[in-house]
Amino acid sequence: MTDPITTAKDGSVLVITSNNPPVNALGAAVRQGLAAAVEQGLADPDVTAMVIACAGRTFFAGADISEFGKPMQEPMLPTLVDQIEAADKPIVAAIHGTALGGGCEVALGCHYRIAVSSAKLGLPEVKLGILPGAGGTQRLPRVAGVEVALELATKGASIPATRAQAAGLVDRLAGEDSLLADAVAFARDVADTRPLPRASEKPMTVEPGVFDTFRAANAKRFRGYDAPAEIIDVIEATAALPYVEGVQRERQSFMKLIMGVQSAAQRHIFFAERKASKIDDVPEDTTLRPIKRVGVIGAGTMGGGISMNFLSAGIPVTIVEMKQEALDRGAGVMRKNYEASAAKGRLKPEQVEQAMGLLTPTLDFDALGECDLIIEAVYEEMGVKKDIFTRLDGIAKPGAILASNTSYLDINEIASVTKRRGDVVGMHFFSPANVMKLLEVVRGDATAPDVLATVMDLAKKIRKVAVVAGVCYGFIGNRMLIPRQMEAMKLLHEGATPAQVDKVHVDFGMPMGPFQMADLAGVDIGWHRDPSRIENIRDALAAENRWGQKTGAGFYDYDEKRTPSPSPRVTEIIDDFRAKTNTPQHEITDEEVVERTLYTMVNEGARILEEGKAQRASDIDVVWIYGYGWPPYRGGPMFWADTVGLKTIVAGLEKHGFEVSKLLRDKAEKGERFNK
Ligand code: 3H9
Repeated sequence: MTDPITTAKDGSVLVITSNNPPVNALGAAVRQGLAAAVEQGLADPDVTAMVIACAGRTFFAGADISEFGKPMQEPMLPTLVDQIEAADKPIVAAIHGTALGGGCEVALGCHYRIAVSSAKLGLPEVKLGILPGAGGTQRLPRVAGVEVALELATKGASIPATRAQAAGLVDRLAGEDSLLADAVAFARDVADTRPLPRASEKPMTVEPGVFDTFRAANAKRFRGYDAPAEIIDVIEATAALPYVEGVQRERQSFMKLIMGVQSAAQRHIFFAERKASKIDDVPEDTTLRPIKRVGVIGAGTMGGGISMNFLSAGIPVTIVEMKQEALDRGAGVMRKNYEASAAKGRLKPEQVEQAMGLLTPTLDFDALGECDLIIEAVYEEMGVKKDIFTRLDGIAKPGAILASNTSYLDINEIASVTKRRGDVVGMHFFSPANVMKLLEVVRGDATAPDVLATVMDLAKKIRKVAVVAGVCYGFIGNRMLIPRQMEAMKLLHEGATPAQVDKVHVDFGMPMGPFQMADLAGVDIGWHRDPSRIENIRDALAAENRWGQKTGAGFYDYDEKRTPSPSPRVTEIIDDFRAKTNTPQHEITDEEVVERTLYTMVNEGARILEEGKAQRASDIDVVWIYGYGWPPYRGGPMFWADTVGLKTIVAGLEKHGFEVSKLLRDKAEKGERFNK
């Protein structure tokens, strides 16, 4: 392996360059090289200042996450950053791309920081369930203030260089194409400055009440997570301490978090998300089909949301509806959504116009003939979908990708009506489609490899996390939802209340429980619409117009602000149903709720794997994290099952008489895990 660190003299300035693709992670070789290069600069009497820069697409994007959990090689990152800061010649960090985590900490150890304005800086460690462990909790609040430090370190978001400059984290902005030259000039300017500005020597200034205010303002967001609370505690506890003591406390907390299950889960998701984009039998260098214009059929909630993804990415969209009113309504909703984002400051007003300017609403189905990808987003009925695909087959240009947004139906059957089955694929977006990050890419038996590769690539462009699923009822996510919802309903029959079942799920970390979800989605979904036919509690609710939030009543009663409260009428309906069906009652414990609603999901996930409908267990985890709000700190259902222990899962399933998937049973017997 070639040495990732090189040095070169520009007059009296030593330029230290890291070249460790893809993201200049601070692995052992980089740390060793940097330490040696700084030594070299200090030892050389001709060197008066140094610049630390990175080649390739970015400044150091952090510690090398793949080294975590393995024995670490010297020098450790905190030691290296201290060494940089202690140097008695000025060191300038020259930042482009993303200076993240350990990368930002290296920059903070440097005496000066210069950045191109497109650069971003941040401390995303919290997203990996840890905290900045190379002095970040100590230097950032000293340099940029406690509030900025809390914001960056607990939320993991990065800030643009311009904002970083305003906060004092960046000293100078460089020309976009002249970073190195500007950094060297900066180094020359400050070569004689003494004393050198050292972040660790500054005091931390704390406004009274800042920590409690921050905790209270973010309580909901941080619920369930260990790392954000720990970060706030560390900064608060060390604010009045000297740096050396503060950094010791940082170290203790770092070690505690990194050994914990939450961090293991969140690191698992980091790599799982990236692995999900790879399809085992589709080479990475597959030639992609060009996608210059996208067609969307249906301007309802789904079609509109789907269109917005492409418009926001600068890809023109032709949207087709059957009636002018529906078309106008759809376009109106999209505009309103964009304007709402602009009002919140997330978009500039001109970006709203730019996006909407790329939209062509039309009643003319044939206009789809010029599209490279056409996504059907009409209602879930096989007959309707087949009609649409038959028509598409007649008008789409050769090589166009024909996608269905179906959430359950058989892509092979849909494809069978075309003479181009290889061009047909499922693109299952999640509602609201312009917000939710997941995209299930459903691979039909005949879907061509380049179609899959193109859709996976496009998913990245529209900032989705894509996971490949095979054809089966409900694919990965909705298929696993079925046993959960069924068991939740049975639990009601047998003695539980909606609030009890939902609470177990919310306490687990889900955004909502099965009944809250039913109320949000609509209790009437899939209902036969015959009020006299009451076969289950759901039918009974639907018959009384208790369709969920939209009618102000469902499994819960809702006030005008949509705040739920337990419903006496629902209790009566449930009691009535229990009596009529003579269902034996028993006391339902929270443990039983977990075993019957969550273990069953794991069981279904194992079947999906067994049948080859998901490529890997970690793909299933990604689906649940990004599509259904499974708490990232539990790593997804399959990772969570590993932490519970597969033997325990099997025993729990057997206790309630469930048929256990063969794969799950085999793994449990062999003492294996789903995720290595
Ligand atoms: C830390 O710094 C701890 C310290 O405070 C204390 C230590 C004591 N390490 O995302 P991409 C890989 S914790 C190892 O597709 P993009 C990634 O797996 C760290 N590998 O690119 C992928 O591999 P593959 C804090 C890493 O352009 C490839 O690089 N830092 C790391 O869409 C390309 O990645 C972070 O958490 C890493 N740190 O996005 C930043 N980073 O090709 C994490 C990436 O085999 N990284 N890889 O699948 C990111 O957020 C994004 O990668 C970044 C680029 C925005 C940089």
